[in-house]
Amino acid sequence: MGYGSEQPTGETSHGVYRTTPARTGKMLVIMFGIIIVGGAIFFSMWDYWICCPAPVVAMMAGEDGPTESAVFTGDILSQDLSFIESSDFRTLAFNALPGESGNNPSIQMSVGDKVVFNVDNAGRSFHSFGVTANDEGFSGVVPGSDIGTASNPLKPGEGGTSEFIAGEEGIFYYICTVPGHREQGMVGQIIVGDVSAPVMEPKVVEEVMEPKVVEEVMELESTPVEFSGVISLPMGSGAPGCDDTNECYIPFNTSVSEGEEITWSNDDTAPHTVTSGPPGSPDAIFDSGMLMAGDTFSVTLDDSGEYPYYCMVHPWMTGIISVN
Ligand SMILES: [Cu+2]
Repeated sequence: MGYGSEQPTGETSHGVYRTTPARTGKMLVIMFGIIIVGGAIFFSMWDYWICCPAPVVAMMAGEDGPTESAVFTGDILSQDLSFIESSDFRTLAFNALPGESGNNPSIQMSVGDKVVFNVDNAGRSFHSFGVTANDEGFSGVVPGSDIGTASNPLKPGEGGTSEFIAGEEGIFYYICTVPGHREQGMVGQIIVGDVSAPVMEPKVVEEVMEPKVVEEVMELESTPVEFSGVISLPMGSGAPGCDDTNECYIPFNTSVSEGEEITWSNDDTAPHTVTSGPPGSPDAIFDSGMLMAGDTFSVTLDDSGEYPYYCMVHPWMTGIISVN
């Protein structure tokens, strides 16, 4: 039976369409043209595609966070920033301490410009980075400008990059987003457009601690108190001041027996650590890692002796374990 005889219409030789090499070539040219033009449009908008997280991500980043995405249209600036600390950890800053040149450098940019931050933690404490429009506090961090978070900060020696695109005129602030660190001096201005920047009060190293008083307090409070269930990291220990009375860990000096389990409880709202060693010099005997609000940490020490410890986030917080 022949092929053609099955066609119900009776057509026998025109059922299969054929093309010519010339027509195939033309089709390929049109297809490649579409791909090239479409690709050019797509990649020319690359900065737009990658500039900002999806709106839902931006919404989750903070209740008062910006919801509009800024579009990069201008120049790219680069800014190196290092987290640094005074030796007593009371004064914090970027690049240089207050009064020294290069302290918390101001950044001037135009609407649509992008600043790329190269940030490193040159301190001995924990820090994290972000840009906010809020003139106080640590919230409202612009999505994409953040490096680390208060609960997952940069450890000493760590670093990262981020970027900020100025979507509108005004004053923005780059800050350490660890609660309290901005207030201790880790903040600089980003001046966008032709606006007059408010004069930032230079962070003053206010109280020069009288060493004699501190010694007295230390003597007074450092009599070991027998461990009774839990050592508290009290509310408010994330701000300097609790060290004036040795009340950053309560009790300040805790005595335990060899092999007795010791437990700490973070009763503050801020994250803290319980890290053995003198402030800024962890000795790796014990380390809680980040303790969130309400978290506890336990350790057992088998050798008698005095074990100083501190908080990596707030190195003015110190305590002592005396093992008998
Ligand atoms: Cu910090």
